[in-house]
Amino acid sequence: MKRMIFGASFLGVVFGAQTTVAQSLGQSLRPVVRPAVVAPVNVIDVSATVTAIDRAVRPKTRPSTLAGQAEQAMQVATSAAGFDRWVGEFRSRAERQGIRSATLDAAFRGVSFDADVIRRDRNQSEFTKTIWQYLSSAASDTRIANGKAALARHRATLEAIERRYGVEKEVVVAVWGLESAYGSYRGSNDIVRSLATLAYEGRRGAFFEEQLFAALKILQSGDTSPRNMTGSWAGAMGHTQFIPTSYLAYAVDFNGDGRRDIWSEDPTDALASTAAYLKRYGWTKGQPWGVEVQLPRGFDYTQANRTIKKSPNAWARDGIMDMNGRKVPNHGRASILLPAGAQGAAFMIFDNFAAIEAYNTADAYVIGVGHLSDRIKGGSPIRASWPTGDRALSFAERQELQRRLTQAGFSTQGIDGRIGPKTIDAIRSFQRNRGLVPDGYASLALLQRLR
Ligand SMILES: [Ca+2]
Repeated sequence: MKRMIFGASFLGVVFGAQTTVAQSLGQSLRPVVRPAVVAPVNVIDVSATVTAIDRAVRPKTRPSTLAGQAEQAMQVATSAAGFDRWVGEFRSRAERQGIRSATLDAAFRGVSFDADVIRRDRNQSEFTKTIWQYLSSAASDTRIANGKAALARHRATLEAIERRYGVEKEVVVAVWGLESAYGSYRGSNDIVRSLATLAYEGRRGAFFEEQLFAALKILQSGDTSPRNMTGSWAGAMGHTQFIPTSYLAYAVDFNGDGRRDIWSEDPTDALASTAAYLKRYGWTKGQPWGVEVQLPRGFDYTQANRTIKKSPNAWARDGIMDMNGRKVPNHGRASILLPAGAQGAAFMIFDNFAAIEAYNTADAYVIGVGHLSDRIKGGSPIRASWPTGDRALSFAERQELQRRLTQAGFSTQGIDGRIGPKTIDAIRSFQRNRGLVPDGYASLALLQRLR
């Protein structure tokens, strides 16, 4: 499984309309959970869904019009009618997958269609954040202070988890901080009800039905009870917001009570599960996720490419140093990442970056977790300035950018609104052709130049 922040582009991350209040409260920034998808570098999928907590980071999907809203309201109303019949059909499919009827009876007792879930799914407004806006919330003073306090409160447990899985406690705490604001916003939706509603509604029915099967397997195993299985409206559960399939694959019983309980107030199992997950995706203890670096004058920006990996020594020979002007220690091969192009911060990223990507593929999320963990550890703020006069491109603008690049002879090989490697390559080609810095950054200025 991979998780992605929805709707983020190379430029930014899309959040839901309800995010603002939550972020001001220092709450979860939780992006979105997704089925396994190989996401291209710098891309955040726009079509997916499953946000942790409503006000967590939210995807965007479609523009809403009054006519569209009326149509949606009607669809929601009529949807309720067929839900019970769908549950009946689903139960047959579930039984064929080995779910016992007693499990199904308990899981679906009193469960009705939840129109609110569909409304939330459809009203993913387009509110796009740039990476610096995202990071200012992800690593706000409040979230850093709360992270230090959470670490102090659970130090013995986190140290035991670190010893067992080899994942630094600050990193586990940072994931916890972004996923649920350290357990404060785990979601109170009935997971069976939410997933059944989304599976029935069908926009991403196959994904949600798979999650519902997984949820039923969890219930059948006795780890929790149906009404105790709560989470986000889109199916992410517990302190670190596991979707059911991830739970089945990675959750652990760390406190030894015989149940993998990620829903309880006690975060032990959830934190250990997150460490187990990161370990499974290749976390190397002692290796940074990334290090902020400075680039030399005349840097060849085509070198800032995830597919180009060199040792820190080799990068140093190219003139790339840490922010104190020293060589970056040899933590293994690394790439150079410019999440906001040549005008923003630059990072030398190591393989641990990819381990966090397994949680959520958005660059902004990975840098958010990594940087928050550094700050909880007492590290410095990011020093470089960001192109704060810039703003994130909307989905329509990203499509327009792709269309115009393609028309100008720099094919993006598709117009999907996602700024993936092919689009980045097309941007670089266009930039080189026009004598611009080839940083591959999908900026508003670039779009305006293409117009
Ligand atoms: Ca347990």
